[in-house]
Amino acid sequence: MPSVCGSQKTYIGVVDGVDLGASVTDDDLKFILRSWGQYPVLVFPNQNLDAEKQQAFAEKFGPLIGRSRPKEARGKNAQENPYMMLVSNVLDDDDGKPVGAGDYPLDFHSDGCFRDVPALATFLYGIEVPAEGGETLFVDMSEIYEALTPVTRERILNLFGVNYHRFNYTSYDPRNFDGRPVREVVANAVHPMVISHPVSKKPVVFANRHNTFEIIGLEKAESDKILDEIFSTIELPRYIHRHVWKVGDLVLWDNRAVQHARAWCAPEQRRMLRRFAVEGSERLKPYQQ
Ligand SMILES: O=C(O)CCC(=O)C(=O)O
Ligand SMILES: [Fe+2]
Repeated sequence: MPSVCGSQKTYIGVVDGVDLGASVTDDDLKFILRSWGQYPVLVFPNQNLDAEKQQAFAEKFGPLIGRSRPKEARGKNAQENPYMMLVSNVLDDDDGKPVGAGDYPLDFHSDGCFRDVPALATFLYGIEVPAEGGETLFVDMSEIYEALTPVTRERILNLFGVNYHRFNYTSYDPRNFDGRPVREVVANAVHPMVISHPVSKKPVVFANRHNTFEIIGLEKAESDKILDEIFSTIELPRYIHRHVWKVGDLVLWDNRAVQHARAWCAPEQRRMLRRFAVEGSERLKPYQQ
């Protein structure tokens, strides 16, 4: 019998009693979806998933999202499957090239927010995990909404942010693109600063340090000030859950409800996670009070 129990943070649920590598029954899936409504981050420990089985589980949630990075930036082993990503700092034994991508810390973000319809869910599976560091961090964005000052909450309610695609994290800042208008040259999408979560209907802040660079219609100084207030609230330790990886963990999260980030990991600590993401079905709607 599947069961779910909450952890020290209200938005994390740990599911036991389901073997995701075996056939997941309709009843199991119903249980998982119900649990996911309550806990936007679900952890399934002790799984044994190859790429096909992980992909088959992810596809139960919707159509997979193909990789948006150029092929040469995806790492060696991830190239044959256009949906799979290896999030890894491991170098290939034969040619010393990265097997995947992801050997640097990563700011909080929501996957696919540079698309008109962002990712619904992301599925990360632990193949090799570091003894220390390299945790995945999660923050519940409805908690962040409540944590903002009333003045900021009020100010951002009917505003929209621009979210840029960034695949080359070290070498470009989308605000600085050869003097050309940024929105013409970098993929981006406009979303409400506060969305209504499609299921819970709660107000959720939808702006992140990694992708959101401007609030439309505000002077740059005010836009920067508000974004900075939001991002520094997200980064307060009291709102953060650190997922310490174990081999066999499958972690599934709702990108409309939480943001995630990657903590620093020493290069000699091998880390390899396999990732799929699933599309949402509609544009995000602004929260109406
Ligand atoms: O490496 C991680 O912990 C998170 C990577 C990530 O942002 C993702 O898989 O979407
Ligand atoms: Fe991500």
